Amino acid sequence: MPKLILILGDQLNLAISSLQQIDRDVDTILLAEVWDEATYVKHHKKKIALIFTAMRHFAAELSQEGFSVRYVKLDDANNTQTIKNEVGRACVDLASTEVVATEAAEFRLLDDMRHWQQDLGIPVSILQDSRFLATQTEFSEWAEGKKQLRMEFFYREMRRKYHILMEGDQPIGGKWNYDKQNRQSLPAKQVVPAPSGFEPDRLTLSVLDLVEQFFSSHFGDLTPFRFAVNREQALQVLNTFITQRLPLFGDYQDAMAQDEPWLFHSHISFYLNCGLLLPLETIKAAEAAYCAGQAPLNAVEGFIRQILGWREYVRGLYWLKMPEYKQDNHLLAHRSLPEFFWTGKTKMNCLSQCISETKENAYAHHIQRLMVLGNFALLAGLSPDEVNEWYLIVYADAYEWVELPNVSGMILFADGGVLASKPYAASGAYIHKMSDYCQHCHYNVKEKNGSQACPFNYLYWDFLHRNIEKLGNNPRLGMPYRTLANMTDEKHNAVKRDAEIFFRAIETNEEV
Ligand code: FAD
Ligand code: DLZ
Ligand code: SF4
Repeated sequence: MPKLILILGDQLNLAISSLQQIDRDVDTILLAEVWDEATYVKHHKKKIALIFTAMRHFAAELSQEGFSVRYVKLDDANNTQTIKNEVGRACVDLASTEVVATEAAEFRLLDDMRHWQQDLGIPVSILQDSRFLATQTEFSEWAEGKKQLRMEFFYREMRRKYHILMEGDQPIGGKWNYDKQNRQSLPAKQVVPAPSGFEPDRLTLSVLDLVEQFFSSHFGDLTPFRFAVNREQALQVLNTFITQRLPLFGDYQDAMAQDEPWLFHSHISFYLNCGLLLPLETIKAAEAAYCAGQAPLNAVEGFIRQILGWREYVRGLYWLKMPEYKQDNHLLAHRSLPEFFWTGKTKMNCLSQCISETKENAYAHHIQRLMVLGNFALLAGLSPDEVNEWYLIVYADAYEWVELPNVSGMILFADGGVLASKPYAASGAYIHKMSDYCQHCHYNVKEKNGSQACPFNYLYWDFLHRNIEKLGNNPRLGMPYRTLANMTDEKHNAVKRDAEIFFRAIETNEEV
């Protein structure tokens, strides 16, 4: 009885659960490039190119391994342009009697998949996603009955479960978390290693042509395109990170620097999220570097926490809270995204840098996403729907399961504190401390009010004032709210006036 094994564009790994069910002699694997997936938001051109070329390379590898593969290209004449209809068409053509798929990572598509059996009139088995380290059941059991779902405690459970950086039942070094050591800014003389990059091969060049032809109206620069496109190259990115960047990952994890988009980060989220790398192998590689004395504990623990902790935690939270999570807007933020989010044309140098780099690379590191772009979105009261859509569009590692909790939970506090115990709001002083952006800015970070003042400074106080009813009792905001309470009327009025002028300017698309 021939089965059809579906592999989606973010499931590109030989260990994927659907592939474990294959009978090589009779079954066929389906991979399909479809308009529906490429345009449910107008993804960055580099993201579409990455997924399509990684799909084509993976299909070629499967064929070499002796599997029977049906690959549908975007411009194939009979392509129906949806995953469901491509599954249906393949089943008819191949006389398949059953479909086997690994669950889609996004709610939207998994919800659709659950109707395929009925819609297509063929049995459809949906298997658990083997690319993650905590199952949804494990996460819900951990969350059950807890008032607060703090990542730190989930992370400790995961360390115990996988016995990572442990001595018996205690963390190596005696502490679970070395975050306090991981907050240095980048010294001017610090040399940053060049990021890994690969020349596009023939397959990739044909995809770049296709993306140029069909998606030219999408955001972002398509070239230069230097992403890894297969497992071998993705492993090279990981190994180069472990030897060249990991030792300083911790020290400069929160640093930002002018014209330095990559710093000491790993740049592996693209590959983890489409299956070219698996989380446990990246964690084990970092742990091995620590055991061999090649990287310090603060760096290794910090890196592992991102993957074993944050990545698994946000995915667990996503499935626990969807679909309602997407509607959350606790702070009732409704302002539209300013035009400069698409162009980078703003006199605020930190935003201009982060947006221009995003446009060029489909990448920004965590602190840029959180403390510059996210902080601005929070302080300016931008609408969660629009901010979520922007983040889902612009990054090559963006999938809703990871993007939504980071945006609605971590930056916008739209979930009312499920993910974070307080909003990550900060004035220009934070950006000044962690970067050299302010040295190159039209505005003055030391000025608090007036036309030359850094907008983050007055927007910060205006944000706290606007949201006093919702946030005023938050114990972690006690200090700033006490400062606010002691402000003179004159200062209050200056903050209000500057914020109003600023908001009017962005609403009328004046350059700010
Ligand atoms: P590193 O800094 O080297 O970290 C290592 C790995 O840890 C990453 O590759 C990633 O897999 C994981 N990780 C780190 N932080 C997080 C986090 N907060 N949540 C989940 N995983 C994490 N990450 C995505 O993969 N896709 C997204 O769409 C995405 N959107 C984000 C939106 C906002 C507003 C914020 C604040 C963060 C977002 N992140 C997202 C998390 C993080 O910024 C990226 O994972 C990271 O910048 C990727 O670069 P890197 O591989 O060099 O990461
Ligand atoms: C992101 C993406 C894109 C751009 N295109 C495709 C595609 O054409 N075919 C496909 O199977 N998958 C694609 N993907 C990945 C899916 O969007 C992803 O599987 C879902 O968002 C679930 O995570
Ligand atoms: Fe950003 Fe303000 Fe610094 Fe300019 S002065 S770079 S707007 S923080």
